[in-house]
Amino acid sequence: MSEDGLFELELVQPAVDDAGPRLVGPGAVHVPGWLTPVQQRWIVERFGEWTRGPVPLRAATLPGGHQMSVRTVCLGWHWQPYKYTRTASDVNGQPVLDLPDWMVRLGRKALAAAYTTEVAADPSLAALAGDYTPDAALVNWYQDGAAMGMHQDKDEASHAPVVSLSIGDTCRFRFGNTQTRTKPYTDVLLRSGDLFVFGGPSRFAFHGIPKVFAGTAPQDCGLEHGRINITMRVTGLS
Ligand code: MD6
Ligand code: FE
Repeated sequence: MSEDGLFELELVQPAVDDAGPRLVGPGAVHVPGWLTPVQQRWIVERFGEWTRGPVPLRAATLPGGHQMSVRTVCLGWHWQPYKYTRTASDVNGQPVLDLPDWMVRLGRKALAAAYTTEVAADPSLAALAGDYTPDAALVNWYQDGAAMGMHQDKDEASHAPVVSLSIGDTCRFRFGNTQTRTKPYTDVLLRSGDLFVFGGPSRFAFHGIPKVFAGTAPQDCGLEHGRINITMRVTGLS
């Protein structure tokens, strides 16, 4: 199937009952079951290609010396704590793969799906979809108890939304507030195929992944175990 055909598919049968966009915070929308199983499997195949290099999956080392439990491969720009670089200077010095055009188109569809006028209420968010042009994607791989602490995504020079896609094991996604890394927060289960868009007043909210539920990946998602998370961003860099 062509890339365009793949992502033009209608969601004939929602993967989750009552699937539809749900507002979790202002500008933060969860769309359960957004990717079809066919789309998930196709993306899992692309993930296999991305991890073959030139830059391999790696667990980033934080400034304090701790290594993250999540491993990451980047497209478009390389991310390292806490900046974007053209080459993976903290891994092997190689340039990262380009961000594919299909992912830009998918990002636009994601914003359109999340920021419907009924859900987002704010028409300025709905208007973002057409021009949305992510130039970096962080592709995270969770295995064997991997988790991600509460953080803000603030290494971008743009306030454009972040689009997040999940494939594989279900996780607990903790969506917090913009002021502190503690309560108040809302926990959301992200399942295989779910979309989460993070923009508007929530763009710089703290968030994290306290737990991935091993062995919960559905049979048809293309992964037997583990979790893939793709976040698309506009870096605002040139
Ligand atoms: C994850 N996601 O889902 C980690 N960041 O594994 C993120 O850190 C994230 O899902 C910004 C916006 C959406 C996200
Ligand atoms: Fe994040």
